[in-house]
Amino acid sequence: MMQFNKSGFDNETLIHIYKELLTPRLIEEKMLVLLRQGKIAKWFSGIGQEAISVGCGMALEPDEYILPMHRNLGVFTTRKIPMHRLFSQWQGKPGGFTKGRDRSFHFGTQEYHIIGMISHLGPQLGVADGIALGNVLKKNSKVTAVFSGDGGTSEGDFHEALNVAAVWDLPVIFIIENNGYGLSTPSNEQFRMKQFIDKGIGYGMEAVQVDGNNVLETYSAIKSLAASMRKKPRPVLLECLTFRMRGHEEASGTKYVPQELFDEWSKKDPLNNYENYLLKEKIIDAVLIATLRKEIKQEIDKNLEITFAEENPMVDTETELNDMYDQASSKIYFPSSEKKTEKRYLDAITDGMRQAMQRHDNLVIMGQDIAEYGGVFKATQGFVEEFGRGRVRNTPICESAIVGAGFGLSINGMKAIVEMQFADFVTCGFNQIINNLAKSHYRWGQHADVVVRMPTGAGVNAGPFHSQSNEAWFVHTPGLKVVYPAFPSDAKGLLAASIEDPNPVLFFEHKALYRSIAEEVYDDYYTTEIGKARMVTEGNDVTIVTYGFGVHWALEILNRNKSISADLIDLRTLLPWDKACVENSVRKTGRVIILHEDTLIGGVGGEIAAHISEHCFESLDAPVLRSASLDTPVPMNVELENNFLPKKRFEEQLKKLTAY
Ligand SMILES: Cc1ncc(C[n+]2csc(CCOP(=O)(O)OP(=O)(O)O)c2C)c(N)n1
Repeated sequence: MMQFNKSGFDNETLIHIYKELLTPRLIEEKMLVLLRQGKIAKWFSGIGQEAISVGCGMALEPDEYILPMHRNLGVFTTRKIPMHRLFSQWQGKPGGFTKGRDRSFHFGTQEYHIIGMISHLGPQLGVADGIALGNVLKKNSKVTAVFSGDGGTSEGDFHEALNVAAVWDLPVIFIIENNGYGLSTPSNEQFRMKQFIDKGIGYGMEAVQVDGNNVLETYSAIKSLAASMRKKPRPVLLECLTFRMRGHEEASGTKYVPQELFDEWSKKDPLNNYENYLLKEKIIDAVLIATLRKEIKQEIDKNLEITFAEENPMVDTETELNDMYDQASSKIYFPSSEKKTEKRYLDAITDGMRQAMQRHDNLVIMGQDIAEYGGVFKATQGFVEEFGRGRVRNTPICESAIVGAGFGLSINGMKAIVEMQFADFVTCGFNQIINNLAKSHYRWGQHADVVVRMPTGAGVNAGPFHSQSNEAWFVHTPGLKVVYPAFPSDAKGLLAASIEDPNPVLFFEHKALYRSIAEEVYDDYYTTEIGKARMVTEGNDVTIVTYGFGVHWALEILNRNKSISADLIDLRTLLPWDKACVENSVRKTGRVIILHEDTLIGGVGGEIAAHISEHCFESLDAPVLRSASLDTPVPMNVELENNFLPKKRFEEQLKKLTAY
C-alpha cells in the first residue's frame, strides 16, 4: 500500500490534486478509444506516470518554464491549456500550436511557459540551461524544470547539460522519469549504475530520489526544491521511480515487457492509490469521484467536438515559406559619423561585437576560452573587463549544450552569440542548430536569436580538423541564415546585422583573413544588409561568383590578368543569396564561373550553377563552370594544401572560359 503524507495539505488542495491527476488519465483513455476507431494515428501513453507531470505542473509558478517530453500530458493539462487546443495540435488542425506542421507534444507555447520537445530526446536539457541562465541574469528568482526519460540520459546532451548547469549554478530541476525502459530496451542494456541519484556526485550536483507514482511526494519534492533553488540558484537532479504501463507508443505493443512487471506496477498505479487513500481518509467519496469523472469526460467530449469541427489548415505555399523566418524587419543602421579607421578583419569583428554588446544589454556571448583569455583568435579580448563575466561566458567544451543554451536564452527574451573555437567543432553542436534553431520558427513561431560565429577555412596548414569549409551543410537547412564576409567593413556591418536579426545566423569568419587584410572601416555602429551581394569589380567578359577567401584569390588573379574584364561578385550571404545580382551580371556577360574554397560535390556552387542554368540559359555563351577544392579532407602539408585549394585551377578555368 502506497504511503501518503498529507501534512501541510488542506482537503481542498488534496481534491484539487486528485482532479489534476484524473484529467490526463481520462484524456488518455479517450485517446485510446479514438485510436481504436482510427480517428487518431499515434499515441504515446503516459498512463502510470501522471504523478510526475502533475506534481511538477502544480509545484512551479505559472510563469516558470517547464520543458516536458512525450509522456507528460499532465504538464499541459495542469497549466490549463484548453483541451481543444491540445486535441487540435494532435490532429494537425489550425487550432493547435503548430499550424498542423508538427505532431503530438512537439510544440512550445510562451503563453503557458511550456517549451516542448523535438524528437531527439536530449536537446531540451541544454535549452533549459539557457532559459535558466536568462533568469539568473535577470535576477528574477525563477526555476526551470526539464524532463528526460531514463533512456534519453544515455545521450551526450544529458551529460553536457548537467555539466553546464553545475558549473554555472543554474536553477534547473532535471527530472528523470525512470520507467525502466527506453522503447524496448531495459535499463540494464542502457546504463550500469544502480540509480540516477548516483550520478549527482559526478556532476557536483544534489540528487534526490522520489516515488514517482506518489503524487504528494513528487509535488512536495518539486515545490520545496524550487523554493530553495529560487533562494540559492543551483541545479538538482530529481529521479522519479515509475513505470510505463503501456507500450512505447500504441503500435509498438508490450511483448518485450515481462507480465510480472505489469502486475507489480499496476498495484502502484498513481491514480488508484491516491484515490483509495482519499477515500480511506474520507476526503472524497464515490459520489464526488463519479461527479468529477463525469465533468471531465463532458469537458473532453465538448472539446473534441470543437477540434473535429475544425477544418484542416489552408494550404498556402507562400505562408509556408514566409514562416521559415521571423519577418520582423531588420532595420539598417547607418554610421552616425563618417569617421573611419583602418581595421583588420579581426578588429572589425571585435568592434561590431563590442558595439552590439553596448547596444543590447540582453546580449550574451558564450564560447570556449573567450573570457579573460579573449578567445583563441582574441576576438573577445577585453570583453570581460567591459561587460562582466555574466555576459561573456567561458563555457565547458559542450558545443551542443551551449548552442541549446543560446536557444534557451532567446526563448527567455535574450540574445546570444556562440563562438565555435573552430568551425570544424560545430559538428558537436549540429543537432541543436539543424533541429532546434533552424526549425523552431516554422514549427511554433519561436524565433532563435542566436549567432553562431564560425572561424573557418584553410590556408593555415592546420589539417583536416581545423581547416574545413562547412557552410554548405547549413545552406541546405531551411530556417538558417548563412553569412560569410570577405572584407573588414562587411565583417563589421554583417556581424552587427546578424546580431540584430532575430533569426539564427551562421556567421563564417575566415581565419586566414583575420590578420592578413585591413581597410578603412567606420568607427560608428552600422549594419550591412543580409542577403545582398557586393560587386567588387565590374567588367563585361565574365562573371565570377564567389565569397570568403575566393574573393581575394579572384582579385589577385584579375590583377595579374588585366585583359580579363570581369564582374566579380562577392555573395557575402549564402542563405538567402542574392539571385538578382548574379542573374543581372550573367545576362550582361554571358559567361560565369563560381569559385569556392569548399569542396566541389554538394557545395554551394552546385546550387548557384543550377539556378543560372534554369534562369539565364538564353544569355549563356559558355557552360557554367565551378571551381572548388578537391573532394578530400583538407591536408596539412603546405604543398598538399595548396594542391587541394582551387586557386591555381581557378586561374586556368577562368582563362579557358574567357576564351570559349
Ligand atoms: C536521438 C534519438 N534516437 C532515437 C530516438 C527514437 N526513440 C524515441 S523514444 C525512444 C526511447 C526513449 O526512452 P526514454 O528516454 O527512457 O523515455 P520513455 O519513452 O521511456 O519515456 C527512442 C529510442 C529518438 N527519438 N531520438
